[in-house]
Amino acid sequence: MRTCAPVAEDPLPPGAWARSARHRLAGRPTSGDVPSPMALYLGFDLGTQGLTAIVIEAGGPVREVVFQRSLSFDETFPQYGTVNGVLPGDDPLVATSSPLLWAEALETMMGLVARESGLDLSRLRAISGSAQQHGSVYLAASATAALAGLDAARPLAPQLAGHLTRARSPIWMDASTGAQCAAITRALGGESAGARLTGSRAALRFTGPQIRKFFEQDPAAYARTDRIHLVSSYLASLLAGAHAPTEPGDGAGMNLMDLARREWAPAALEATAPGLVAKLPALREPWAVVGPLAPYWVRRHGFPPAKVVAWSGDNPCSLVGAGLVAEGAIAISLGTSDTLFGPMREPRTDPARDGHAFGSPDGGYMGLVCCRNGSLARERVRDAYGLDWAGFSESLRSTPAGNRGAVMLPWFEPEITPRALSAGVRRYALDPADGPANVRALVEAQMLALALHSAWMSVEVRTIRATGGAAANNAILQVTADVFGAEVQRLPVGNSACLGSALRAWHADALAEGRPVPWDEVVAGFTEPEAARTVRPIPAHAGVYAELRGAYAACEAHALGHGPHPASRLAAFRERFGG
Ligand code: XUL
Repeated sequence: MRTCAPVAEDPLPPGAWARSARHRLAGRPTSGDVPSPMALYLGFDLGTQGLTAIVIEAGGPVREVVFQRSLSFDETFPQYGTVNGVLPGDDPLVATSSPLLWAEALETMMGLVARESGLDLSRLRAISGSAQQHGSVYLAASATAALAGLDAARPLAPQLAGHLTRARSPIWMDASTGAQCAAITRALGGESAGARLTGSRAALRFTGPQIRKFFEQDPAAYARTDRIHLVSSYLASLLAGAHAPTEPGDGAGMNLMDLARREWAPAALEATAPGLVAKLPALREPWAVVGPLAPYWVRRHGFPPAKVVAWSGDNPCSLVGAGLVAEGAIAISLGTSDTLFGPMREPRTDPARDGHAFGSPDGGYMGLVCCRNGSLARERVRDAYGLDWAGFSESLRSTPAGNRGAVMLPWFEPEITPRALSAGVRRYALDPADGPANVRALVEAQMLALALHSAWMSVEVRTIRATGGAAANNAILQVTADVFGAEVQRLPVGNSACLGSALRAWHADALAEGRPVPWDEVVAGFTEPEAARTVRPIPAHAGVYAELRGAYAACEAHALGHGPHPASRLAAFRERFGG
């Protein structure tokens, strides 16, 4: 039974938040066949706009998602005043959210799992989580005792309020650290040297440049800061009641970790802020067990002292939740950010320095490309032309592949890939009044950008696993299939980051108990694509997109000031593929 599939695009349509689901996975016995005393594993995903929890039953013949629930930050916690999960502010380059909101969301969800799942929580063996990457939380020394002594008679968030040295946490959408990135890049000997060391050039949203900015702007608060957590390690700390480590998946998103050695990199620390190493979480393996669930959760919500496993970033967790445990396949996640990622045996880095190399949850590496103008750009175009998602899809269906050479660069917000520091939608041979053409231009640009900027990963793409809210939309995935010339497969569990974190909890528990489970077995039964919902490329469109790719690249180059106006290129395209 599948009750929670988002029906159209993302973020989940109204009402899709706060639903629960029960998945039975094909080809496996179900709990109807086998009376099931099996272990339960809880995974979280704290995204930009909300928090999801999934509980799986695993470790025996039955593999099943037995609970799934999502909460939207804006709708469930309006008192924090977020808009799409971000706190409003004056500077358009700054993007922050509230660490207290995240704590309150975690507690609310733990309460729902305890009271509404109907599950026998005594079977819960381990918990892990995934969180939006790069964001950071700043705690005073007093937080250590506060975490250890959380009072089960009181809600969580107010108990943390006095221990933050920075009320607002910078998040991945922040683009305000240009000066800090430049300084760090200089200190590390240039972008290529920085990328070789840490897996990425100094990037605006990455944690190191954010820390440097905090140090420069408020040195006293920086000095008062005893611990700087990633969103992931902060939330794991709340569960464990003690400072949790980070791991090479999320740690690589800081510009502070030596990617090959999986240790903090002294040169990067020095380039960032004084005394930093003492303030960072420890770096451990992705399967590290942080400790048992703190007494707070046991007493207040009736949980057993299950293992808390190190949390990671949403993209590394998604790799597992999409079943990508060997090199040769990629996933595209169409969420608030659109990302393309895949496992890599070696820590390759992007010569153009737009892509990133992170650690992967299995101890290897992964490559990633991230575009900021994902679901919110799709919503803006949908709304600008007065469409609903059905109308958006119809616009895609009624316009020709290649859009007669009409191109949009959908930089509603400053773009991460390619690096476009100033927001502003650019249109080439595209009439702003033509709704259907603008819808197609948007989706083609999103897919062409992912294709163009992931070439460095050198993965021969035969199949793509699609995840995230927009993976529900056939018309969007048809463009994906056509642009990449590859089959696009859909997964039975839409939130692959959340499923991945539950699977990571299982993997770590089994390992800690001396019964290691190989990764292909961990994902088996949960991540097999749904064959009937595969979207196949239309052969006639291959030539169109091979040609448009070059024309689109010329538009990007022009918009970024590196190339001539692409008018003649687009005219030549129109001549051939005018439709
Ligand atoms: C990845 C990135 C985003 C966030 C979104 O580098 O910045 O995908 O992780 O949650």
